[in-house]
Amino acid sequence: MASWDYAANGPATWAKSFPAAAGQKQSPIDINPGSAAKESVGALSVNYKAGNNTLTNTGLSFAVSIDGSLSGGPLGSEFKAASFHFHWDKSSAAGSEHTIGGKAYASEVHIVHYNASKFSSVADAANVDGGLAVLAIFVQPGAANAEIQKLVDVLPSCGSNGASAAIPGGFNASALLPGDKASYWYYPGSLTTPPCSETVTWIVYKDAISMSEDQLAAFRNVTPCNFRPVQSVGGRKVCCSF
Ligand code: BO1
Ligand code: ZN
Repeated sequence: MASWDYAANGPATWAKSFPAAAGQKQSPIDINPGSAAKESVGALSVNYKAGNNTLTNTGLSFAVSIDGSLSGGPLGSEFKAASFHFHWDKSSAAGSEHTIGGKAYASEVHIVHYNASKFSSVADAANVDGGLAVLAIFVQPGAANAEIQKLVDVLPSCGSNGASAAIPGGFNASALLPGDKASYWYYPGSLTTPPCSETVTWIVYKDAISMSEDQLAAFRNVTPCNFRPVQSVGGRKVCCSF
């Protein structure tokens, strides 16, 4: 299989070409809120700065480059922000990758960070245990999100795989964070796309953000569906900050 997708070469087939996809620490997972272990961790520190933000069509999604840092919470060292992207489905009944007690959201944002004490890029960090930290934020349909509208406005000029464009005025990634920044789950997992490397500390916020159905529809013009179904939790401990 030369390539992978969410159709004929979908998630059930990925392990043939990407053996890590059949591992025991895969993502996403269904988080059972009742069985998460409360641990006392320090405050999570998240700092993003708007600047030169480029949106790139990656074929099965789009990604936006960002600058910033992430530390504290369950993380032992300083991480640098690299980019964010979304996952979604053809209708708003599904689309998130993680689920909470079996509930799916319409979309899920992933803000990707790499361990800056050891690596200088996501690509280097993606192969090594503890290399990556991804913040996940659920999105529910509702009020339009003004910052996300900047992405919707740029998407038509990035219509094909590999096309990219600057976001006029930059993008404030802090607008992707929910109101309640103190309540999240965390667990050790993987990239949710090939190569599905098991190198990610996942931090999944409890609180969701909203965007409008029209904004979700604009994402679906890139591709109709790009979420991986939940994987087995196995023996992993899922913790919560709250
Ligand atoms: S995700 O957040 O688990 N859905 C995820 C999945 C795949 C990647 C990142 C996050 N892959 C990485 C590549 C890097 C690349 C980066 C930027 O994406 O391993 O080489 O720079 O999109
Ligand atoms: Zn993702």
